[in-house]
Amino acid sequence: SDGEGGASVVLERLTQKVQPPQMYQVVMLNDDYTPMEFVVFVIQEFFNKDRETATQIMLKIHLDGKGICGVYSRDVAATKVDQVMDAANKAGHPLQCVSEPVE
Ligand code: NFA
Repeated sequence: SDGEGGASVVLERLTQKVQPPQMYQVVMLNDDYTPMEFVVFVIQEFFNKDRETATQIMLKIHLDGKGICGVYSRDVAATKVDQVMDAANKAGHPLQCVSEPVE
């Protein structure tokens, strides 16, 4: 017996590599109104960064127009976007955040 998967798993191992899951980067966008301190807080809170790293990411977004806060599986990235958008909306800030597949 081949065990679980049978002949197909043998063929797969002989003929192809199993592809890793597609990863998604969570990109935050600059705007003219969201306070820098709020952005630093959000990056620390939802992307598990220390204050220094969060500040560097915030400044990159501020200067370049956008920046990557983290890279995750599709469902985790979607949850991060929801958490950021909820926090921004509740605080009355226009901060925007999207997820996009890594090339
Ligand atoms: N540009 C905003 C400001 O000057 C700060 C900001 C940084 C907003 C990163 C959004 C993202 N207050």
